[in-house]
Amino acid sequence: MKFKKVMALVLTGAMVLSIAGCAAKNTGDGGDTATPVEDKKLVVGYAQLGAESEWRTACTNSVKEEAEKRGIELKFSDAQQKQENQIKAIRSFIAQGVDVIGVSPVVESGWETVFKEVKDAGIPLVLVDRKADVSEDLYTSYLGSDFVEEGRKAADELAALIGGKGNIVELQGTVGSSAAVGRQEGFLEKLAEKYPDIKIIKSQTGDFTRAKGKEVMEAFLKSDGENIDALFSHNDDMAIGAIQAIEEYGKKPGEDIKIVSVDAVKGAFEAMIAGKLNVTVECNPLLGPQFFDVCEDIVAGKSVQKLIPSEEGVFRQDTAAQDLPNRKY
Ligand code: GZL
Repeated sequence: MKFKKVMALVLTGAMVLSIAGCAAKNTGDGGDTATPVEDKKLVVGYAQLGAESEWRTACTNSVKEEAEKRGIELKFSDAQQKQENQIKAIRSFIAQGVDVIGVSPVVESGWETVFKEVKDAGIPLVLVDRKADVSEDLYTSYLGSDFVEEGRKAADELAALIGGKGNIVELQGTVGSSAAVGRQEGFLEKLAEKYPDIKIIKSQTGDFTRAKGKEVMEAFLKSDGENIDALFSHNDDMAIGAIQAIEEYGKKPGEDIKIVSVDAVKGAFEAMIAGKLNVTVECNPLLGPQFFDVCEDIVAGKSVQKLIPSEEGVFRQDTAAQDLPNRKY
């Protein structure tokens, strides 16, 4: 009887040890240790909208570099400015069971269904840079700029350049994007409030790209070339395209036609140093650190702010040469 009892104890002990051994991660060095939850690699899916501008490239680089620095597994997709590609990427991240999903919505509308799928999958969602027209319970945080304030700043800068009166043209960003909608809203609000003698004689989208910005500015010049005092461009890339069109038309950008744009990318500082651009309103693309702070806080169960604004300034021709060496994007 005693022998049987001893054997039963030995067998039970062996079973317990083998079960524990199965649960432990094989460290590959003959030792087995269970992986503590806090050491699990964070896996983040990021649905970037495209690569349409210097600003977007800087934003993407910031996210990729920060993930690398923090040892975060980043699943990245570039939607080439197509919403359907972003939606496909988000569904793929759900299927892969990532810890957090980030998205820069190319336009504000059309996200309700897929964001509900994310919520139903129990995956936190962070809006990066661009906003979406959805109820606040569908995302954990928005981090990015106050586009309306950027538009207000641009209006004040442009009015100062033309003495508060004149005819202007406007190059809008991507139709329906929160950046374009907000910048136009702030610009028009300020004009209505303070500058009744500034008239917008033409306004059209250049989709945030240099090529389209040049093409649309060519059309503006063809129809109203002798009647344009200034240009408001929703981003520097379109402004740089417009500068080429103005020169080809035979006028001096930054002198005959004053130009105010948004982003403050290096190309804008180079144009200001050349005297071809007058002002750029900063819009910070270096969102990687903030984005992954939010992701890590969410996964750690910490509370996070719903709206995380960026700090931004205004840069003018007179300080462009000394500013450029300090610019990170
Ligand atoms: C603004 C960002 C805009 C930039 C453009 O936060 O969404 O998109 O102003 C970019 O350069 O294309």
